[in-house]
Amino acid sequence: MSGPDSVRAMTDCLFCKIVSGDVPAEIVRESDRALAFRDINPQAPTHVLVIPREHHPNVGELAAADPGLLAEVLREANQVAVDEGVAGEGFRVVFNTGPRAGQTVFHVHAHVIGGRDLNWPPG
Ligand code: DGP
Repeated sequence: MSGPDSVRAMTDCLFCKIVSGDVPAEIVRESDRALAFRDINPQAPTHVLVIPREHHPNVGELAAADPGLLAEVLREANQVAVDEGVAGEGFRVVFNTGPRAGQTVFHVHAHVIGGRDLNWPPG
């Protein structure tokens, strides 16, 4: 995202403030273009959010705007699972997309969830 929208996003968006360091977070991985930090309200022993540093509202818009950056987010999500020791036993990567799916922060984020049995279908 560029231009006036990106300026507004950076001033209003909670996860942009985590990227800039204005809001603290427990960061577990950093790359040039992505950041991984622990969810403030963990739903499992491992619950980490992976975001692009650049503001994109949701996974569909990120895929359309910059598929390489989406691939980077997914690589980082997998590496979080490896680092947390849950890659072998199984984990889930979830992009809640839109209000009806429970998206509450409109800066795209992958939830990396693991460390317990995960039910299907999700609630
Ligand atoms: P979603 O509902 O998919 O938009 O997920 C947003 C997640 O963000 C939710 O699981 C809680 C987490 N979250 C909200 N505020 C903060 C915060 O200030 N810090 C951190 N680390 N996580 C947050």
